[in-house]
Amino acid sequence: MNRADCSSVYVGIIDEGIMYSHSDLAGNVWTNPHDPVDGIDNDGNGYIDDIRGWDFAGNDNSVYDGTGDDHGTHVSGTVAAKGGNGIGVAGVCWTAQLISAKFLGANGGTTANAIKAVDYFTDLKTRHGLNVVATNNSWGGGGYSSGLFDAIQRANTNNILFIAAAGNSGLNLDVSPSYPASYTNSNLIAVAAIDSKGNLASWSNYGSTSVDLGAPGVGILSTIPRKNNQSAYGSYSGTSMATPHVTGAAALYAAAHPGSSAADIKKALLSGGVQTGSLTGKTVTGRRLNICSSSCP
Ligand SMILES: [Ca+2]
Ligand SMILES: [Ca+2]
Ligand SMILES: [Ca+2]
Repeated sequence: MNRADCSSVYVGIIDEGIMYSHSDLAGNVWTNPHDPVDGIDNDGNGYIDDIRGWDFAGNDNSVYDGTGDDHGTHVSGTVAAKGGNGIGVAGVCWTAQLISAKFLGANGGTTANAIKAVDYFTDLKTRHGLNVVATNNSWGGGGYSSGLFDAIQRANTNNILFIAAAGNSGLNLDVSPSYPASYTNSNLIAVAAIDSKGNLASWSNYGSTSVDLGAPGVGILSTIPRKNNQSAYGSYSGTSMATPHVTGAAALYAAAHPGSSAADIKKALLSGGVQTGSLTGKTVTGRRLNICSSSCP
């Protein structure tokens, strides 16, 4: 069990929105001190009243728009559902601060908005010094975009990891690239899904040169919204669920090792994993995530 204080670490959730009022997330969702809700873009970042992040899909400041934001809420809980509060679940990093960049709406998302979302976090870090360590990217689709590659590179320049789901098509990404997981930026970590026995999920994408490591992604219980703003929990499967375990681990490592660069964190997560038979030859490391190798007391 790890009780490292993650409260100084910020994580970007590039996904659907987040149910920030969920009883197991409230308190771990960032409030923007630089742009109070007054109809004015006080911080001059181009987004009016982005009090908890921004909805790039709807082009508004409501990052939670109902039960359709279940995927983003589920991913968020795996990163940072509150630990030690006696209810529900605990995320990997119990007090990390979540910031929503909602770019997936009812009709999916666009690469143009994904680029804006990545840059939103880079801007928060460069202009306000916010300790944004990583973005969680449990999504895929669209072909190669030099614009998105460049945005991830800008994040890299500012020591923000881009942690991406390998995808759920059972494909070898070395042969059949899938983006964003297949971008070659050095700050990107691509994540495959394993089950509770360490087996690679049958539907998980893989790749000995393009998928970095495995993490739990089968039957993952986490936070979801229910109608009328009720807090609930649900069990989901996918590389989308594996990815936030790695993002939470990045946050935990950053909390335990202040001042670490993105490269330091990536190296620790990849080299600290446990050799796992199902991932040998299927991932760069042949390892599954092992948080305790680097961050447990
Ligand atoms: Ca603003
Ligand atoms: Ca304002
Ligand atoms: Ca909205």
